[in-house]
Amino acid sequence: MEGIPKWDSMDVQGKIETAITVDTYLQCARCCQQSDACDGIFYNSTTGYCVIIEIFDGLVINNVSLGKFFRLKKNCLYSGYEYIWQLDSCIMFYYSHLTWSDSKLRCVNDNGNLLTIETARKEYILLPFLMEKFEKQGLRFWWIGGTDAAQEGIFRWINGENVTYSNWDQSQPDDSSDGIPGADCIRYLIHSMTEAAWRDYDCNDQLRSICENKMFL
Ligand SMILES: [Ca+2]
Ligand SMILES: [Ca+2]
Repeated sequence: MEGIPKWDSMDVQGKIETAITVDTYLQCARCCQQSDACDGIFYNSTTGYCVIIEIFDGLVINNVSLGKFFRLKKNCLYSGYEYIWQLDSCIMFYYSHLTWSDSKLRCVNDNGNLLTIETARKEYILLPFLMEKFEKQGLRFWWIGGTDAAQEGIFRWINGENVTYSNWDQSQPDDSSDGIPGADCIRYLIHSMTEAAWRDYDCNDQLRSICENKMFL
């Protein structure tokens, strides 16, 4: 079975990229491996119908009601990281509290980076993980990898990219931390099971944090 990817099956939504007819599930799986746009397949063993599916950027994803869907499964290289297949990325939640800079360093020491949220889709996919931690453990605040420390008012992700997509809370960013002047780091805040937003906050505050990497077994 060498070279054959591991697949999970679950109900998901996606966009149909290509549809062909093949004799076996493995042929269908190999087609997916050969396509950059393939996030998973649908295969109907009765008809041989093989559909290459791409999960595309954006909140609204076309409904695929064809039946069973297979998606590629990867394992994260480093223990503690959790594979999020929709993002093809590994995420780690750190529970001990550190300043933003120390949180950033901790991620790097563990071969990752503080989480960046460049798109609405990424936030949408991550939210259930955060909401679960809020629901079960009451955890509300997380450092993520954005700051305006280099230039006040211009928020950048730690990879140097400008923050273009954002989910700022009402009246944020305000360069203030609960009324105390000075706030250069993005704090992720869970308000409730249905509401979450970003606030700029004092980078010296100690919070839990989220790291990300793309290193797989
Ligand atoms: Ca600021
Ligand atoms: Ca603020």
